[in-house]
Amino acid sequence: MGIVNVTPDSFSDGGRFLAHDAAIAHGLAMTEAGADLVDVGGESTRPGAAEVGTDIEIDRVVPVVRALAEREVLVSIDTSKAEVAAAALAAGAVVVNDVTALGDPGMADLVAAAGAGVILMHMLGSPRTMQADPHYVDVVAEVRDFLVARAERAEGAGIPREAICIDPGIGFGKNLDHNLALLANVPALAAAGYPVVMGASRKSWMTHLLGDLSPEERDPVTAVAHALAIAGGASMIRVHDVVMGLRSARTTDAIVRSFA
Ligand code: PMM
Repeated sequence: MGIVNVTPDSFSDGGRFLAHDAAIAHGLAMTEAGADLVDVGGESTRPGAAEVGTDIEIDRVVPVVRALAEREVLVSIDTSKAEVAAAALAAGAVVVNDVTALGDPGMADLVAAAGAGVILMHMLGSPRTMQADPHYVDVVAEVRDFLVARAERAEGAGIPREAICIDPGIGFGKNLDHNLALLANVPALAAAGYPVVMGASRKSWMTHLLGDLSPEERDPVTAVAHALAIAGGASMIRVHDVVMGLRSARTTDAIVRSFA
């Protein structure tokens, strides 16, 4: 799953147009490079990030989703707002990637009615507050139980089980130890019976472990973390560098699952 963030610096028409064009080109390049799914998002969920209004988010993502879908790219919409998801599904997205795991009361029915897939991600708190001082008694069990409860809610709303993925939400209300525990315990998450998505790409836990690293320097670290996650049973990885992600996934598959 390749990441396309449409978060333009300028709100002038020119800036928007450039941002859309660049995002579409990036999504197409990722598909060429072998991404199975392109994840389009219009709201930053980085720690401390402010919320973006619905209209602005729709304005950012819909032209990109439509252009990619028209070129037969499978698109997931990275949003927690049902209104944004509805606009993106109408524009051709086939999966909703929801970092609040159906936090919006309208989301489950919408996904079910559209016949779309859903990725349910765990987050403690909200992006503004999540990294303040996260606490768990047993992070793996708590994240798994939360995700299973949300997956059951999704099934209850009519989303078929095979259309539901779960994601422990690396970096979303987790300190370094929490992130490492979740990366190390993918088998416990996979045992819940839903495909596991892992999104460790370029996240700041790497700098807490290894010191300052540029985004590109984080890519090999991402590849190691994702390879171990795949070895533990993860089904999908969410990455910035698709070429490196695909190589590490295929190598891991060849070694631990005997297929490349
Ligand atoms: N991480 C980010 C955004 N969306 N979605 C899922 N399912 N899993 C993630 O780990 C995830 C996500 C934030 O990362 P970015 O700023 O690099 O997009």
